Amino acid sequence: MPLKFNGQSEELEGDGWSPLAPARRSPAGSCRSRSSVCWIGAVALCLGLLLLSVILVAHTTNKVNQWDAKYTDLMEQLWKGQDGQPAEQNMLRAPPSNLTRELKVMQNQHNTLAASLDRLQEELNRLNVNRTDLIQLDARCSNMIYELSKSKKNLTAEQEQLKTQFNNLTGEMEALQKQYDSVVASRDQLQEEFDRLNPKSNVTERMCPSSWIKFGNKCYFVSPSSQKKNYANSRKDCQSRGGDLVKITSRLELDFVKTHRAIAWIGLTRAEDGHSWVWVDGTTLENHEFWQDGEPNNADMEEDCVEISREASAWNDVPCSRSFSWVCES
Ligand SMILES: [Ca+2]
Repeated sequence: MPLKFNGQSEELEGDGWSPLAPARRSPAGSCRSRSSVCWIGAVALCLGLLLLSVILVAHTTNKVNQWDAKYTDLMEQLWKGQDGQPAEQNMLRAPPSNLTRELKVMQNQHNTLAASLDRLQEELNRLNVNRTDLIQLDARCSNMIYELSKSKKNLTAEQEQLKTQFNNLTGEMEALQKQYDSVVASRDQLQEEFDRLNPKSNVTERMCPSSWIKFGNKCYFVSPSSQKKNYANSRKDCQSRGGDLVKITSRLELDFVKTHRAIAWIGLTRAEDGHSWVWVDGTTLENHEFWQDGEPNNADMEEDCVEISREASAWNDVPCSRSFSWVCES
């Protein structure tokens, strides 16, 4: 087979090149023969190097595959465990130093969290106890509120009953007072009629109880100077003695009373209309000449009772709650 190589095949064919016949060659043809040999050798060398590279690459690839397989097995053993046990146990059997440190850190964290959990549990227990106490306290408070509400309702009902009874008693007292005043008026009228019909017995038969003072045809009781009472209690004292607070109808009578007490209650109060004045026997005041100058002034809108003053020799309206001496008549 003729060998062609870059246009030199014709020379090769013409020469019928053989290594055993170098002498037949010309100097120029010998040079071309060595160049061909050089080319062939270079090609062979290249092929050899290529082959060697292929072999080395194949060998290296095989080794890499082996190492990769070993690495894969090692990783699988690491994760799965060589003897079928969890990898964590194998790691705990022979833990690396860094894992040991991490394990200690995690153990410390675990201990810290456990301590915190214990404290939280204790706090939770304490709060549960407090919650139980609060629930019991709330129940007691609710019960107390219920009982107090019941008591309030009962007291309100009793208050209404007492108020009704008070109103009834007040009405009865007013009716009795009117009856009493009517009886006293009848008595006085009868006494006057009797005195008119029996003028001789007028002076001798009008007797006053002890501690009473007779003046004209009336008897007067003057309270002890050491005793002071408000208007209502003063009038009660007079009534308990069979009389009532004095009704002054003349200058003579006014002078008689003021000589015995410097200041004393008389039986005159403000009427319900707020303007007129009424005596204890129910009659309306007609003679207004005995008031002090500027009186009655109803100071602070609370002066509904009348006192007599020796210094002023006249009357003055004052609060009924004031305490003075008092003068009764019968
Ligand atoms: Ca006054």
